[in-house]
Amino acid sequence: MNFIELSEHVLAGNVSKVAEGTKIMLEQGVDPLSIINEALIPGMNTVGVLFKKGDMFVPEVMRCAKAMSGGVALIKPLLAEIDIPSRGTVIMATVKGDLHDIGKNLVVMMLESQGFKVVDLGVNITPEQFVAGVEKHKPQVVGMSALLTTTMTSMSETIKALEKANLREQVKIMIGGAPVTSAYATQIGADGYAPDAGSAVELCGRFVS
Ligand code: B1M
Repeated sequence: MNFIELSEHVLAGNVSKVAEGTKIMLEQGVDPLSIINEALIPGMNTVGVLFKKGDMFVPEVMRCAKAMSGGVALIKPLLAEIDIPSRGTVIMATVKGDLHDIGKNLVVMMLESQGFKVVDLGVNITPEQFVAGVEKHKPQVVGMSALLTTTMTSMSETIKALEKANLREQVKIMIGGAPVTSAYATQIGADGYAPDAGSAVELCGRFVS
């Protein structure tokens, strides 16, 4: 099993082959993060290209997503095994109206593997739910993910809701997701943008240092 073969199993939406391939690569001693970055994510990226062209449809995409998540689930416990003292608390969620969670889950996993305590509020999270989450968990960082141009605006609404609740100054706000940019972060008054999971960890590290 190699990266290309595993990536092709993701593209084929073959849940059992992705799980089997991931296990084989782990047994071969391949670095767990490389399996995600060199096989699982590239497979899903190709799915995105085909979906956009109309060569793949929602049920197939969901199957590919399920296959990819199965592989990630096998890797996650290995990353969690690294015992590092907590570097701070991060609330993460996908914003209102948006159900995409694969990227958000990867960011959560990477943050946890790097010593952050992460409270994952889930998907389709309203500004009011973010506010309640900040009140309850008192995080240093709030992370918002959006994959749709139509849901990006919810990030701005959430920041306004945090301001209204007098919580804005207590947290750093990180945003990410395929349509999001650094310019958009500046425009809506977020503290930073991360293009991928690794950058999200670096940004949170800067926020809490
Ligand atoms: Co959706 N979808 N989808 N989809 N989907 C996109 C996003 C789309 C670009 C596809 C396309 O047309 N090419 C398009 C959006 C167009 C737009 O708005 N510009 C789209 C659409 C239109 C839709 C629907 C409207 C389709 C429909 O029903 N007609 C619908 C919307 C549902 C909703 O949310 N309300 C929909 C549904 C779905 C599925 C349910 C089928 C499925 C989601 C399954 C799931 O997440 N559980 C799905 C998928 C899988 C995709 C694509 C193919 C792949 C997304 C993905 O998981 N990528 C996607 C095409 C694409 O992005 N190329 C597409 C892999 C993942 C690892 O990358 O999420 O970018 P990503 O995360 C990265 C970075 O962005 C970053 O780190 C991650 C890891 O490196 N990151 C952060 C993400 N969040 C971060 C937060 C941070 C920091 C970094 O800090 C807080």
